[in-house]
Parts: sequence; structure tokens; C-alpha cells
Amino acid sequence: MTLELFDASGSLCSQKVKLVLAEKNLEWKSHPINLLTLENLQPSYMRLNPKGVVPTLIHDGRVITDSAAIVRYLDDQFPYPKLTPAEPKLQAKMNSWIDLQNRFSMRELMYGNFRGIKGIVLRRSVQIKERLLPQLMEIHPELKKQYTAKLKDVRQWNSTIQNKKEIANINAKIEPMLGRLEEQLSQTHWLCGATYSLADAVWTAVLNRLDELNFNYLWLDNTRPALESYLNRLKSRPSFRIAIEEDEIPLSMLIAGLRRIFLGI
Ligand SMILES: N[C@@H](CCC(=O)N[C@@H](CS)C(=O)NCC(=O)O)C(=O)O
Repeated sequence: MTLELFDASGSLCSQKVKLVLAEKNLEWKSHPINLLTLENLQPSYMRLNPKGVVPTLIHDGRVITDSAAIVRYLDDQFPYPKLTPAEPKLQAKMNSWIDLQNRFSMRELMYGNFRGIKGIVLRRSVQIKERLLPQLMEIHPELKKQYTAKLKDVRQWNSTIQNKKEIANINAKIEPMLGRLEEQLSQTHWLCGATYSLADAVWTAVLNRLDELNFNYLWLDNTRPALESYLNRLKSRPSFRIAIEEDEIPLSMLIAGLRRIFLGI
């Protein structure tokens, strides 16, 4: 059995998968992708993951893309501990919690809201992607379809994060979403009842990211006590330390990324 994950340090979607791998105590091999040097746009990676995004899982030769599909696949293949409720009603509930965070524009929220050097680096990286993609398309005509779709997506992404009004609209959607979580967590210990599930794993990464982006005033100081205590519980699990706290970008990758972004080399 080999589990290989193409992942990036600090990537929210990679963290969701790493949390589930840690919850299941699985051994896996990392293939680190440097998003700052735009390694995800290189032809070899685009062939593996046509959208040019992380994560990608390879399990015994099978390629699985998309974090939600990967966590479900892992739970199916490695059911100890099972992170999907047995009851169909609860399964549907789990799926709707996973879908809710998937539908939310986390990417735009992050790239639009990070302040300081981190924000500058992230926003510049999207501009560079927009410039690089037409060149890549020309050099690799066999990947034209994939690069064209990526360019369309990147243009949209770039225009949203430059638009303060659009970012404010996205930000305004956080509170109602957290309201739904608070309502649920006032009734149950985890999102789908008494047992921790895949929904809790993916929300760990999302809530932690909202915390990093300083949206924690939406639950701290008794604003949403059930949510606050839920996040504390999620953070005290060993999976949080393994998948998130220890998820630091290696210095050499950071330096290579900063050189690419600021010096173009
Ligand atoms: N729906 C996909 C989204 C993947 C995604 O957007 N990944 C981000 C990192 S969290 C990425 O690779 N961004 C780089 C890019 O789009 O160029 C999933 O959940 O796996």
C-alpha cells in the first residue's frame, strides 16, 4: 500500500486531507508542490491534476483529485476509524456540511484579506499566474484545454481579489455560515452528532484559516460559545498539531518562492 500526496505547505485544501490522514494514523509520502514558484502550473503536474491545484492523492496507481473526493476515498479505503456516520440521515448531513464549506469562496477570501507581506505575496502570485499561463499554453499546445480553463479561472480570481466591494460581499457571508455552525453545535458535540466525522476534519482547516485571518471576533468573547468550544476541541486533537501546526513551508521553498515573485527568477 502506498499513499502519495502532492500537497503544499499552508494550503487549506491540503490541510483537510492531512487532517484525515492523521486522524487515521496513515503513513504517506509527500510530494511538496511550491505554489509560490507556480510549480502547480508545470506541465508534469497539470497532466496529473488538470486544474493545476493541490492536493492530488495517488494510491496504488489511482489518481484522486479534489480534497472532498480524497477524504471520502480515504474513509472508504481505510475505515479504521470510520469517519462517516453509518446512518444515512447523518451521512447526508455530513455531506451537506462538507458541501457548505466547499461552496464558500475561501480562496478569494484568503487572497483578498491577508494583510502585510503575506497578502502582497499571495496577490502578486495570482498576477504572475495570469501572465505566465498564455506562455505555457504556447509552449505546450497539448495542454491548451487545461491551460485555457486555468487562465479563465485565474482571471476571475485576480479580478475578485482586486475588488474591495466583492471581497466585502464575501466577508459578509461568513457570519451567517458561522451562525449555522453555532446552531448545530449548541445541540451536538460534533457536526454530525456524538462522533467526529469527515465534516469536522474539513471544518477544522476552514475555521483555523478564519482564525488566522482575524475573523475570530465572530466567535470569541461569548459571541458564539458553542463554536468557540468546538474549535478548541478540534485544536486539541493530535491531528491538528500534525496537519496544521507542523505545516510550515521549508525555508528553501519560501526563498525560492520570494525570488520568483519579487525578482522573477
Ligand atoms: N476544490 C479543490 C480546490 C483546490 C485548490 O484550490 N487548491 C489551492 C490550494 S488550497 C491551489 O492549488 N491553488 C493554486 C492555484 O489554483 O493556482 C479541492 O478541494 O481540492
